[in-house]
Amino acid sequence: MSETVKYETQDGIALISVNNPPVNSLSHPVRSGLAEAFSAADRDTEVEAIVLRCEGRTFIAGADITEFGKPMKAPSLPDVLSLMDSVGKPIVAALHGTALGGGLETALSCHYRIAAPAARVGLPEVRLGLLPGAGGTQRLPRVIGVEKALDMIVSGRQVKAAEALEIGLVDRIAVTDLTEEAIAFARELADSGAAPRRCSEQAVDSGALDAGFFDRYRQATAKRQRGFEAPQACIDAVESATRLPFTEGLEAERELFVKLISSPQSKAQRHLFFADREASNVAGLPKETPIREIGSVGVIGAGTMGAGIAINFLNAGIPVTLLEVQQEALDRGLATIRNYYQDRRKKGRLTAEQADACAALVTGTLDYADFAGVDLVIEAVFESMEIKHQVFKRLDEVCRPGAILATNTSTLNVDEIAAVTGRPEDVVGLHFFSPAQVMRLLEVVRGAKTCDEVLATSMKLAGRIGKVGVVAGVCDGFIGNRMLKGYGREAGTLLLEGASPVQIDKAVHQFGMAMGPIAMSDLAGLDVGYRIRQQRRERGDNIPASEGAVADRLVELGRLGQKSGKGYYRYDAGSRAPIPDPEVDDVIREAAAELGIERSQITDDEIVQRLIYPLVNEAALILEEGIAQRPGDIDVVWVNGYGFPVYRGGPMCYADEIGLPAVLDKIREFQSRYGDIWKPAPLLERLVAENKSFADL
Ligand code: T1G
Repeated sequence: MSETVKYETQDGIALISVNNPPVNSLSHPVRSGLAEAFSAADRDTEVEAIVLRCEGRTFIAGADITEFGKPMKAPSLPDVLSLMDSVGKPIVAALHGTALGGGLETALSCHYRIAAPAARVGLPEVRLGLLPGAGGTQRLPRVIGVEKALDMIVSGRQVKAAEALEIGLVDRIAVTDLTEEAIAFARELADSGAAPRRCSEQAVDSGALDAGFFDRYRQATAKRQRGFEAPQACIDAVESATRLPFTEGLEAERELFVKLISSPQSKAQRHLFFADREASNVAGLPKETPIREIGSVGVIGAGTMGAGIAINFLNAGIPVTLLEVQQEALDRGLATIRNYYQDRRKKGRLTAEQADACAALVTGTLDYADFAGVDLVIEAVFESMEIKHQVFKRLDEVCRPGAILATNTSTLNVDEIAAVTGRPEDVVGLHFFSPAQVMRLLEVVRGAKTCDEVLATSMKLAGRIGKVGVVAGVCDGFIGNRMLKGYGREAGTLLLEGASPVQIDKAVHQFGMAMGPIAMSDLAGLDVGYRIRQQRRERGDNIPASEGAVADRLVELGRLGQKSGKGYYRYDAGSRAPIPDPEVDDVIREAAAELGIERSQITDDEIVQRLIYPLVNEAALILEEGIAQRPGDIDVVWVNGYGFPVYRGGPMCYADEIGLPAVLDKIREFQSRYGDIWKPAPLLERLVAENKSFADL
């Protein structure tokens, strides 16, 4: 056996234990150890039944994703599982932690399954752009039926032990000791002469499915998981299970799996899996940096952002004191929070007790003195440096030593905010994205004086409230919004040059963004950008005449976006559905004429390049300046904060997939047309010159 798979026998029961920390993934040593152990148990005439279990915090959590893209070393997982299928003695799988992917497929190649009460099982391969490639699409429908199998495989969701028992995926739930009860279960089977109950020999129950079932399922899935290839392949594989004998079904599954694993989508989704985890590693931060205890939080500002921020902490069981300057605003904020929990209870997302418990954790105050004992304060007040200074001076006076003072600013300089306090080392930016209780991204903005403890505590806290924390340096717009500038600029220029709002939004939606830039402006409100451009003009910034040329006209016509029932689009009362409006086309044409811009047809490809490549170019500058730690962090920002399509892995992953030479060529072409706003970033030029990609950084 390999050192990761232990084999022992006691009283006629073979006990096979996997020990491959941290999650017992099916690396090559584990696969070969399992093959040896099951062969030995099958040959050993003393052995009457077999138990498969795992050491550590979880049963096998899947194939070893780090081995993907490298030559597969025999035995492959399907080989191991078919060997298990041929074993002539009952095999019991003892499941704890998260039996996922290849782990659940291994458990399905056992004949019986017992689970710890807190165990969860699932086939999350679809989230890696894959499908269960070791028989899961063929065995699972045979155990729990086609529809339940499709739900698990296409959603990739985890199923709790109780539900797994209910649907027949596990036979028993352990009461005290999982291993002991698994051995007792095996002993019972041996004593009763029970034969191996092979999933592969069970029939697929698809009688109730009418002829159109799978096509309807495909259509519904294509809507729910727009643009993803893997969910469709999952459906194809499960459909094969209803049409083909087991062995041929395995072949059909294998064919689909091989196609997916080399696909750009799967590479992108696997990239994000690791980038998501890598983001929490802050370069240069000693592992043993102390973490400050955050037992209570103060939030200043009870508007949409403030209430949303508060909800994140309440959901994590952390008491929140919400501070406003007027009672009416405070009451509104508290009502927003309480209604949120009532709404989640009504939707069955929370039990009544959970909803009440969360809502009870928030209190309101008009008095800064009530922040004297909190461990962390987050301000979400109006984006004005003067107001932020007033707030942070008060916080510096009232908060206890060691309290973390955070700003949710999205545009202002965190160092300038920290400078008005006597404790700049305790000041950090915690930039939430709206709606704050939904968006997973949290930019953790490290000020020049932010100390390691505050940074480490902020990153840990991000995970605790269900966010993905990404460290950003101080600059205008940090990572995401800084990149967004070029994106918004190009959207405005494309309008003037001849692309309609609908064409731009459709091209970008087709690319995979959740929403196009024009519709997004209507959602955010055109007056936001209008006010910023006005402020910049007042302070003498040199803003090109084309920037905001259309948006400013629309604002002056009272078209502020969804909030005023019309912006770039028209909106029927109570609807958010954008309706093209010929009046806006006239405004665009007038603005173009005044600027002497000749309008013409623009291809969808160019629209996508003009919008996405500025992201890549600005990101290269951000990396060079050390504002972001690594390309993967920037991908995590854009996928979790701006709706960049998961199956393209983020702007950096996408640029690598296109090929940096092609991206640079295009940027140079646009530079020749539009000047130095398209000046290629030196890092991009260097990578191309060295024949490297962002992934090499
Ligand atoms: N392979 C390799 N490393 C893995 C891994 C895996 N499958 N899963 C986790 N890790 C690493 C992870 O990178 C991190 O490393 C550490 O373990 C702890 O993970 C044939 C083809 C199991 C729920 O998709 O969902 O089977 O950063 O921080 O929050 O059909 O990990 O410490 O160096 O996430 O407690 C299918 C993926 C694979 C499960 C635990 N399985 N993993 O969450 O810890 S494809 C999955 C998870 C497959 C078959 C197909 C989670 C977790 P480091 P963590 P966690």
